[in-house]
Formats: sequence, C-alpha cells, structure tokens
Amino acid sequence: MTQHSYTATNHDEAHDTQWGTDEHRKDEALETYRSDAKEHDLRTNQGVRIADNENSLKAGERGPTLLEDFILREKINHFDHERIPERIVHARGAAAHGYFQPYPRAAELSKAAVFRDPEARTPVFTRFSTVQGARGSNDTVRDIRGFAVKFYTEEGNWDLVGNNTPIFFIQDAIKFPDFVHAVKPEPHNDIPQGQSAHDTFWDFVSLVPETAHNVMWAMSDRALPRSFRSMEGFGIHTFRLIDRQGVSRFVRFHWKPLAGTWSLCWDEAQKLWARDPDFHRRDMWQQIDSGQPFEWELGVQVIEEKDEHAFDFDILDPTKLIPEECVPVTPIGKMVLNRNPDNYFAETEQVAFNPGNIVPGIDFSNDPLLQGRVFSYLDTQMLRLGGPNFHEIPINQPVCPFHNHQRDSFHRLTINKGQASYEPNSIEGGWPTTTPPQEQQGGFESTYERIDAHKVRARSPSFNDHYSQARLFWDSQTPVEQQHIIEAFTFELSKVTRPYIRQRVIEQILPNISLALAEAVAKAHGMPVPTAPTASPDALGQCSLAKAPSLSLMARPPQNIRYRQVAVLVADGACHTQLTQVADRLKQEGATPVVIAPSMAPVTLDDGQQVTPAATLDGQPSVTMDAVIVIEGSARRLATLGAGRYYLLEAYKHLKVIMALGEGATLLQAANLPTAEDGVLTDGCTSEGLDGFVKALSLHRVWSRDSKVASVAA
Ligand code: HDD
Repeated sequence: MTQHSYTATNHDEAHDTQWGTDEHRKDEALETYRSDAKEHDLRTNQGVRIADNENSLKAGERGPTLLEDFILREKINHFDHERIPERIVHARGAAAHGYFQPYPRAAELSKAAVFRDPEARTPVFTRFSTVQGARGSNDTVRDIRGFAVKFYTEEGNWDLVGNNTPIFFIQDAIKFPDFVHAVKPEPHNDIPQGQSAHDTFWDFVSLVPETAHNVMWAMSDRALPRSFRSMEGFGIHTFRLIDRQGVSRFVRFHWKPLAGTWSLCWDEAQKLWARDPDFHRRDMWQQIDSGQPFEWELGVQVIEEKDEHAFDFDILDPTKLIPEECVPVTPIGKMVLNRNPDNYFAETEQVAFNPGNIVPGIDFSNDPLLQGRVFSYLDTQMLRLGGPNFHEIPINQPVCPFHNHQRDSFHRLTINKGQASYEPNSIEGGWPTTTPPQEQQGGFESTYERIDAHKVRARSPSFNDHYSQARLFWDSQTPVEQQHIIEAFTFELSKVTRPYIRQRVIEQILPNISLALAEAVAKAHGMPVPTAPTASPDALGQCSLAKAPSLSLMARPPQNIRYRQVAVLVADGACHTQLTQVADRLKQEGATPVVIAPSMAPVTLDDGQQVTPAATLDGQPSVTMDAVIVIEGSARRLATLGAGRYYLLEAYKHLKVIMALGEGATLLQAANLPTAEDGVLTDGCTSEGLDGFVKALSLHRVWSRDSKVASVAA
C-alpha cells in the first residue's frame, strides 16, 4: 500500500501555497489519497507481507482452522464490514468530476468566490440519482432524478442539491418521512422496487393534494430522461444571492443542458430495465471516458426583495415554479463534467451532499421544506458515514484550509496539534480566529431579516393553491405529451390494488387538473367520468398564464444529433463504401455510429474486406440506441433473423428514425412495417438522403407516429 499523509496540517500548507482558481485543485488534493497497487507486495493492513493468499491456517491439511490465523481474520473481518447503509432516498446514483466557470454577470449578483472571476474554474463533483429504488435498482425507472452538485469553492463547499423537476411533492419538511414511507417499497413485502406504481404512493397522493403538481411531472416524459446529459436540473427552493454591497435578492437556480432535453418512451424505459439496468450510468461513464463531456449552463431567475409578493403564488412554496415566461432565466455560468471517479465507493458512495452547505454570498430563504432539509442531511450522514468526521473523507473535504475546535469521535484523521481546543484561548495565541463579514473573503453572515411573528404550527394561506400549476403544466404540453401523461396515470393506477384509492385519484385529484385527463383515465379504468372539479376555489388556485411553453419538452427539440447513438446494422455482403459514408457523416454531426451485426464474428463486406462489429443485435438492442440505419446489402440476411426483424419493429414502436438503405426495405417488409412514411427513410445513401436522416433525428423522435404504435406487436 502507498503511504497516505492524513493530517490536515499537511494539506493546509499545500493549499495555502496553491491558493488560486484552478479546476484541478480537488483532483490534486484527491491524489494524496489515491492508491495504486502496481508493483507492490500483497500485505495485511498492518503492513505484513503475505506469503499465501489461498489457504487458511489449519491444524493439519484436513483439520480445523486456527483462531491464530490473523491474516484470515483480518481479511474476513474487513470484508464482513464492507457495506454501509445506503441513502434512505436517492440510493442509486452515478457521479462525475468537472468544473464550474462563471459568466461575468454572476459577480454582479453574488459576492461568492465561485462567481467572482470569469477566468476561474471551480472544481465540482456532481451526482445524479433516482429517488425511490435501492442502490442496485434500475436506472430507467419512472422517477424523479436527483441532481446534486458540490462546488469546492475557495471559500468552502457549496452544495446545490436539486432534482430534475423545478418543484417538490410537499410543502413542509415535516411531511418528508410520510412521503418517503409512502413512495418507497411497501413495508410488508418490500415491493415494488424503483417504482411509484403501488398502493401506498397513490394513497398518499390522493390524500395530499399539494403533491399534484410534482405528480404531473413524474407522470410525464420528464421522469424518463434519455441521458443525464439531457436533463434540466433545478435548485427548486427560492434561495438568496447577496452581492458585494450586501443587497440580497431571491433566486431560483436552473441547470440548462447544452445538449438539449430529450427523453425515453415508457415502453423503452421498461425494456431497458432488463436489457441494460445501468443505462444512464454507462452512458455517462462511456461518453466522459471517450472525451465527450456533459455540460450545463447554470441560470437564475432573479426576484428583487420588493417583488417577493408580486406573484399569484408564494415564492416560498416549493410546489410552485416561477414560469420562465414571467421571470426569464439569466445564465450565470457553465458546468462541465469531464472526469470519471477512480473508485465508486470512495467517491460516489461516500460523497455527502447537504443543502445546508452554503458560502458567503448565498443564503437560504424561509421555504419550510428547505429549512427542514438544512437539518436532515447532516444528520443522515452521521449514520450513513459513521460519525461526525465524514467531512474528512477525501471527496467531502473542502479545497480551502479549515480549522476549528471540533475534535475526536470515530475515524478522526486530522492530528490536531496544540493544547487549546476552545475559544477564546490565550495558550495558542487565540487561534483559530473568526473573520468579520466583508465584501470578499469574509466570514459568513446570515441575511439581516426582521422577523416579528407569533410562534405557530401552521401553514401560510398563500400555500393553499394546490392545482393551478398542475393545470398549467398539463395545458402547456403538446397533445403527444398529454397522451403520455394519460398513459402513465393509467398504468400506475392499474397497479393499485385497492379500487377506492384509484377512485379517489380519478374523482378527487385529476378533475382539478383537467377534466380531459380525468375522463381519459376514468374510461381506461372503467370508472364513472368526473364532470367537475372537486377542490375548493382556494385549492384550485389561479394562474395568470394560460400556457408556459418552457414546460414542454417536445416544444423545443434539440435541433441537432450530437451525442446520439445510432445503430448501423450490417451483415455479410454490406456495402463498404456506404458504411464508411454513413459513419463519417454521423461522426461529423457529433453522433456515434455503433456497428451492430448478428454475431461478434467479423462481417465480410461487399469488397471482401472485413469489419469487426462493436456489438450484436441482442447485446445492443434498439432500446439502447437513438436511431437505426440498415446498410445496403445487409437486409436479406437480417430479415431471416427474428432478432433482425425485431430490431426494426421495436425501433419503430419507440418512434425512432429508421433509414433502410439499398434493398433495406425488404427488412422493413419482413417486419411488417411501412416502407415510406415520416421517419422511415429509404431514399438511398445520398448526401440529401443523409440530410433527411439528420433532420428527422434532430427532432429526437418521430412524434407523428405516436398514435400508430399501440398496434405494433413489439
Ligand atoms: Fe433530499 C438526499 C434532493 C427534500 C432528506 N435529496 C437527496 C439527494 C438529492 C435530494 C438529489 C441525493 C444527494 C446525493 O446524491 O447524495 N431532497 C432533494 C430535493 C428536495 C429534497 C430536490 C426538495 C426540494 N430531502 C428533502 C427533504 C428532506 C430530505 C424535505 C428531509 C426533511 N434527502 C434527504 C436525506 C438524503 C437526501 C434523507 C438521503 C441521503 C442523503 O440525504 O445524503 O437526508
């Protein structure tokens, strides 16, 4: 094993001299802890070289094992304790390193070091997660995704712990344990995994109308991201930014993916559970590994304090978004994720996020959900990471020095020198000392706010509106997206075994969002069609906007095909020139061609040359790809194979663009698919033909096909 230098003193000295704005700061700090066993002897944790790692120490070759075998005991003992409790929510996740670079505008809004210098890059570690499932659950379940960013700033760690929806299910942290108990697998049988389609979730939802808005997002394609790179992220709560003059403004944080927003289809997502449970984490890992970073812009909606009450909802209510049509999102920086972790456990599992980790220039609002969160995360890490010293775990350490009088407890790594672990002291010259707040590099100061109130256990009447934005969300979706929401409600409720719960959702929740939605779901469940909203005028609320186009994914397709994975199907006899032409064009557009064949054996092309496939039809099924191109000369062979026909059938069902070149139409015919319609291209491998493919794929899916696919048997 390599020797680590654990003392904070050592790190501090190093950091004090490297003080600056370097995106590699965290990477360099982590280097101290990296261990590479190459060319090292196998030893015990006490440093003793091991001579035999195959046999335990026994009394005779066939005799009992001896207690004295300290090598065996140490190895088994460590192994027995390898697991730590998984996160109570967001247990399944994947993370990457990168940096954040502010735009000039950011420094006008906040004095935080992370926003100060447009030339400076702050290291970040970002973890994406699902909420409901266990650590080993599937990536593509219908669920909200966590979007947690740790900024290792010069002035301490700032964690922006958000989701891929701009709102949450509940308004007050006191309901969080109830909500989580309801959505998690049911307590008597631990079913279902990674899904909200069960009685307790819908029981809770039907009894707690404030969940309606986030439920709408969860039932939409937003809950089925195609890739982490294609998700928006949101800080959700209203926070504050404090500028250099001490002026505080309310803000909502947004992460806008530079790749655009695109999602999976529900049927595709479900099939991916079996075909590639690691779909999202693999996608991120492979793309970062191949030099294709994941990128977002950080944006803020800014609300001056005087405008706090200018909206038809309360900005402290985390079940409400601020429509971008009312307050535009100002971009203030860019995040680039460009490095995979070295070790999943040491980094992704042990990273401890906490929305309570803020730095000077950023502050909380009085959002009652946020206030509870500020307590909960620190508390949960104590259990999950084994005590109050988890901030010393390498991935959690700030990149700036940190000294205080906190001492001892489990797994303390820092060797604090000196006698005085209290303040004030004269023995150690009074160190460490406090820093008064100032424009830059000052001590943290909470926003000066007058609070003159009765102590009450109550919710503000301004939180009574539960439906206006659920309606806005529904009204802002395209017809195809609305149909997907109807199908999602229909599916989820079909898994609810108690009819009275289904009935409560259909009769008492949905009509307050949309009568059309309620009618469609009621009919699909053979239940009476609701004819009027049931909620009180207060709960129904009012929204000044009729529609907010920013809420629809389909309304703003990416318009390019960057990062798309395109299946290029080949079999013996495939046209070599065409294969090269297609692959070159896709790469030119920033997409990845994946050559797929019936087996991994080299494919003999029409000119006698051979190509080694990257994958097989089974190994890289169409659900893992964004579009399909059949290379001329391959179709007849593929048409004889069930897997070949199924490939196109499934791609067609999932609204993917299919290009069948040369005699490729024979494969379409063999699969009983149309040979000429929107998104099914048989134009030949001309430059215009490929233009047509690129154009069709840049809309992500062939939405016009949506109404036909229910009859496709795949
Ligand atoms: Fe939370 C984890 C996001 C409300 C209590 N939460 C967790 C993670 C994300 C969120 C992304 C995973 C972080 C990681 O990758 O390690 N949580 C949210 C958002 C919320 C929210 C966006 C509402 C706006 N959470 C919330 C409340 C509470 C918690 C109201 C408790 C009162 N959340 C936790 C937790 C977790 C957690 C139990 C589990 C593991 C962890 O903290 O580190 O403390």
